[in-house]
Amino acid sequence: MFWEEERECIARDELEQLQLERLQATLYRVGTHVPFYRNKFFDMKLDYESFGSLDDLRRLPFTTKQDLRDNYPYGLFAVPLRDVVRIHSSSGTTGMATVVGYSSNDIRTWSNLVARILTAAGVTKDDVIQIAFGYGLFTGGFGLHYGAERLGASVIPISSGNTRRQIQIMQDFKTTALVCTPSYALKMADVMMDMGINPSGLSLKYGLFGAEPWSERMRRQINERLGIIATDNYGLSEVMGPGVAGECLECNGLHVNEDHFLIEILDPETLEPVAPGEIGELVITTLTKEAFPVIRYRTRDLTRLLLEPCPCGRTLQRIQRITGRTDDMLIIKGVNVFPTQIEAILFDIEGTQPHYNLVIERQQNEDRMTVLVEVVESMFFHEMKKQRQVIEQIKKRLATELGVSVEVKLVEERSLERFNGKGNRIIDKREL
Ligand code: DLL
Repeated sequence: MFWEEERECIARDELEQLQLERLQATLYRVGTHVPFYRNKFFDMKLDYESFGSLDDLRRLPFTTKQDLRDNYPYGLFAVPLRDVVRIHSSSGTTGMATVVGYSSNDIRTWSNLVARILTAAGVTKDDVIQIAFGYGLFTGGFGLHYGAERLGASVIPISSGNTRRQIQIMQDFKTTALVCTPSYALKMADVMMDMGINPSGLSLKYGLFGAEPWSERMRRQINERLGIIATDNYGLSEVMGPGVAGECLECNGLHVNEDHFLIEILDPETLEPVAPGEIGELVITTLTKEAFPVIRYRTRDLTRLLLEPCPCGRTLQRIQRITGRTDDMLIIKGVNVFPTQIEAILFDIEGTQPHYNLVIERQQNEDRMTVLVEVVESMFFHEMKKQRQVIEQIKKRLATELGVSVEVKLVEERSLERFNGKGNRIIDKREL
């Protein structure tokens, strides 16, 4: 068990004092080491040394994903590279990708916070934990891995994919806790059925799911089909990765690790706080990050505060599961994809027209995206071979640059609906 009672059950006034001290230290850190923030503070004539109250947070500038992109790769790092021990990144080419770094203290904090979340979700050092998130530049695999090791659990770093093998290992190694995306958990249940394996004969007890939106309906399905207790956990690479917030066994909202992350819920239009308990955009300021602190990071994720105290005894505030986004980011098989990234690739390919649709479906618990793109008239006079080449070219570039496999269909000129301005080219048919 990894239980930091003095933090997880801290009194609100004590927490606020701790947050204020940590905020002051963070502002000093970015104000002296990160030109982006130094210049912003200077332009705003902001004397961060005069910060006396958490309410002063409202005076601070926001940070957006675009700011990370503009400072690609290391522009927002607050320590020299020699003090960075780990780098993670989102997919995308230069101009689209975001890069984050961790000092050795950051890795320690990250491991502790993930260990906290694992503990809250029922996992102990006696568990055998199968981590079916991708290991690599994505924060999911390594983040959960280090947290599980910190807890002292037995970790199976299987990574994502090869579902039959996952199930075989789960059976042979007597996995007790599964970590992956919620849709992949359901896919595993499907494949178990195909393999004639009854989940009740496995040792599984807990499932920790995150990295994509899901629903109470999906939770019920997972619990019933796998015979486990499924909890939700949330995080984002810009802020740390997994470990920002997670559910306890009450399964009713995610406790935010507020001693490390200061949260605000804002109206995405006015950027003013919503009334307590109302839905708004989650904005996060890191309080202890050394290598990559962020001030008022606009997550674009929609949620609300749950105001009732949690029966588990933790006083760290809970947020409701993420209910949507304020931008057009899609999460396809756990991979974040922006339509503009797809657009940039399509427009780069000879013979395509600047008109496309993205159709997303969930079939057998797996996401499928089909790109429909208009091509020049002459393409249809060519033999099939040319069309197939174009399709393959698009598929290959999307797979290598974004990390998602897609179906591609070429359609005739002027066959897709036209829009005035920003049209809705995304047809998301998934029902969560
Ligand atoms: O998905 C970090 C993570 C890994 C969290 C593993 C939990 C488990 P990114 O790839 O940067 O980081 O994607 C972050 O994914 O802004 C949300 O839109 C979405 N997201 C993450 N967790 C959840 C969740 C990781 N539990 C983006 N529910 C975030 C809904 C989630 N959406």
